[in-house]
Amino acid sequence: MGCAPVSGTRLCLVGLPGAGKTTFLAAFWAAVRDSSEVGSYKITRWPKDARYLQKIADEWFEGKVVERNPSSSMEPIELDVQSTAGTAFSLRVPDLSGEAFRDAAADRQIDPRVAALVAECELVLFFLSAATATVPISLADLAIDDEEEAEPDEEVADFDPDELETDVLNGELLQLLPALTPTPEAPPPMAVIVSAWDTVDRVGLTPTEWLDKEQPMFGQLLSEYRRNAPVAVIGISAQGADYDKDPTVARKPPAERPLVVTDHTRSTDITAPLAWFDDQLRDGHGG
Ligand SMILES: Nc1nc2c(ncn2[C@@H]2O[C@H](COP(=O)(O)OP(=O)(O)O)[C@@H](O)[C@H]2O)c(=O)[nH]1
Ligand SMILES: [Mg+2]
Repeated sequence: MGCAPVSGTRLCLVGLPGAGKTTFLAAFWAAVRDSSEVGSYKITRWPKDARYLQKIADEWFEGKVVERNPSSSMEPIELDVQSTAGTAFSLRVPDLSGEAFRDAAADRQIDPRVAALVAECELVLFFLSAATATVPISLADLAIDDEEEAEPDEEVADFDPDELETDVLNGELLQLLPALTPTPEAPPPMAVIVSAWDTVDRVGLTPTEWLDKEQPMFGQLLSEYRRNAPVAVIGISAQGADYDKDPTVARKPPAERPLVVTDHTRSTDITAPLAWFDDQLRDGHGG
């Protein structure tokens, strides 16, 4: 677009397959291309190839589930974003690699290309989905309620990463991250995005409360991470709803569609995690 590349604070999206990364990016892109500004942010450098972003934003706009990108695509999406307050971010989305993160979590072996991207990042957006969150059966049994009886024959085989519970996998992934950075003792600030928040909003818990209750191991490990770096937990429905339950959501303008819930606020501003990072940078953390 003719803009000089801005070297902003590097921000990386991580999360298992199905964690909601692509949908978030689609909603963000749809909002920003619609009005050139979303929240108080604007794009200062377009990615080299915006076709993929345009495609997922089109799908999102029409109220369709965004298409999975093949795990073979390692090319990270990079775009620069600047806030009206002046902070520049360089978003890097290794949006390939839910699978790479899952393999990393299951085997503690991380693809070197993914490791390199994570190593460079100064801020982390860690995605996990409220819609598909699971805990080990033994823990689930303790908190059983009438509607959700555990099926005894749903007992899982231990070594298939597809079958491991998200609480365990996300816990492993969270524990791996600091070691990939140059300063494991001071890892990057992290915003945990609980995606598909529409599926649990009704329950009435804050995102932090939800995490502690529904993903207890992860919640515990997150409090350990928090000792060394600033952490926020944000519930985001990038779709605004489950399309099957509420297809009318696609009639809303892009900037009004998402649901974004922090422990204290509710809005439709999908840039809330960036605003939080802005605050951290101003407070002198993470860079
Ligand atoms: N109900 C609901 N489902 C969502 C939302 N965001 C994503 N999903 C669903 O979660 C699944 C995985 O999302 P995706 O963005 O592809 O995850 P990724 O693998 O991390 O990129 C898809 O079936 C989406 O439709 C949301 O805001 N609400
Ligand atoms: Mg994806």
